[in-house]
Amino acid sequence: ERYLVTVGETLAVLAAPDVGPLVLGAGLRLGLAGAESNVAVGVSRLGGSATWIGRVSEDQLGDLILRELRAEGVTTVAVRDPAPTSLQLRERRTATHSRTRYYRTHTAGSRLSADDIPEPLVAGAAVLHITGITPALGEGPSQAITRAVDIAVDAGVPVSLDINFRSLLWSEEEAGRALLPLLRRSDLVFAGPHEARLVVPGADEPEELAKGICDLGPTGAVIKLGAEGAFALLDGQGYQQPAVPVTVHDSVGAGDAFVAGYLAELLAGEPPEQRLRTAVVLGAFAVATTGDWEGLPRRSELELLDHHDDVVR
Ligand code: KDG
Repeated sequence: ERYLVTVGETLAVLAAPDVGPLVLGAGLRLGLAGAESNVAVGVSRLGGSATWIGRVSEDQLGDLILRELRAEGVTTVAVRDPAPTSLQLRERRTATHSRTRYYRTHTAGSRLSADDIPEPLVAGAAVLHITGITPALGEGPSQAITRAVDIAVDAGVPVSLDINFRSLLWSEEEAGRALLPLLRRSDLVFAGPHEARLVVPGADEPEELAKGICDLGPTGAVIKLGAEGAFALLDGQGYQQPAVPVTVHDSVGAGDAFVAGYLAELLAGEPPEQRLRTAVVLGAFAVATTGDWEGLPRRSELELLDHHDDVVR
């Protein structure tokens, strides 16, 4: 069976449902996040096979992470660790401005190491998907990603990299330096324009950014443009993909949803146009619903956003 394998950290999220500063007694909704597991869930919901590798705490939140991922049909390969689960606090400071904070040092996920990567599982995959978040978590996670890429490259497994720059974890300079060697060994790279400039300084337009990335080694570069859709350069050919217009509800997770849509169609053997189309549809579902991955569609729902009536009946 053709499967996607991904490596990363899944966190517990404490999200304020109400707008305004945190106050005593305010509600916080418990959720789960993590760019790589978001992608795995998105692929699985579309009928693809996805395996997630990570370190998971022995605490109750670690149990919850495994239970949810498995309920979503994701195969989990988890080393259990006595350190606690990482947290992400999400505060809706105003209706339009959210603030987030990580509590993710000395936690289970951040103790991932190269020895946690099972060679046959990565070598047997149809694609390895990694993000620029994991190498930012520390020496161990960074080595785990390098190990996964070493195995994939040796086995001829294509590597997909989403740059996913997180300014709360490291500086732009550190990220550029650390991600460049990974990018050179990747086949397919996803990035927003700002993220692409970390590795292709001086370029500006999506076309130039994609070309700059492909000049570094990858055969594919997909520039995610949010409400503008995406521009992709795949095997030398350019593709413009408009977005699906939706009302923005919660934009976090849109990039991961986009990647999940693209990779699910890649696994299914679909051509670039179909991959990009499903990518923007998943991105639209992510922004039009609450949470990173909870609102992602099943395959039977992909056409839902084409309906112009609010209620399908
Ligand atoms: O892409 C959404 C992620 O930012 C979120 O799920 C949490 O993985 C996460 C991170 O490290 O920011």
